[in-house]
Amino acid sequence: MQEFQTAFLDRAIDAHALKFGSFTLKSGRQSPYFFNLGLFNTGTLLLALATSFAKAIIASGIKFDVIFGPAYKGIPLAAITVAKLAELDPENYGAVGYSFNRKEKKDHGEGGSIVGSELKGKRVMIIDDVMTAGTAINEAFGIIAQEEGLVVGCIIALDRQETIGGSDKSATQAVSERYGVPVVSIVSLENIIEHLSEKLTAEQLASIREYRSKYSPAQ
Ligand code: OMP
Repeated sequence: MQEFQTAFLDRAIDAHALKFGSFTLKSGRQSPYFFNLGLFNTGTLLLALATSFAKAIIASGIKFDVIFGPAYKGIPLAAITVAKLAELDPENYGAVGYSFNRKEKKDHGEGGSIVGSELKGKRVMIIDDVMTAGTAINEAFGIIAQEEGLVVGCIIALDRQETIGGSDKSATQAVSERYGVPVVSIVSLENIIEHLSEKLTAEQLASIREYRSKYSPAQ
């Protein structure tokens, strides 16, 4: 694992953003862990989060013109990450734009549903918090296609590595194949198990392993 991954997981535990217990997911699944990126809610935590996102993007080598954060949770992620990229590598990322969608269309002032950089004809990187079944990210692909932008990749904080609808692929693999673009994450469930196994109780670890064997693609 890379330093930006272990640093991210340590921060997530400190901020109680990564929790263990019993949680009902959007998909209806009952999960022994939950990641709430909204708890990266101080300036210090946001700086650390931006650094992890920016380093994961730089490591991916994907080239893009605009980073797009779907409303609502993707909005601050796009803003902090584009700023951190410009700080870490101004030559390659200083001119990258950022934008996000409004949930409701505005019919006065500048109008439209996109705020920030225009997407038309641009290479777009989508940024979001967590991918489980890929529902949230699919919506973002639709919005960008409508604006005539070209998605070249997705970056998420956590890849839960779960399969959907009886498929033998994880949602991130399925999204990547469907749209022909890489889906990169700061960390995955596998990284959580690897880095935190010593900090978890035997019971927590057993329920996570059981969950993984039920919902993750065969290793
Ligand atoms: P999908 O749209 O199914 O990929 O689920 C992703 C969304 O689920 C995220 O954008 C969150 O709103 C929520 N979620 C988390 O935030 N953290 C988790 O650990 C799990 C979920 C989830 O409900 O699956």
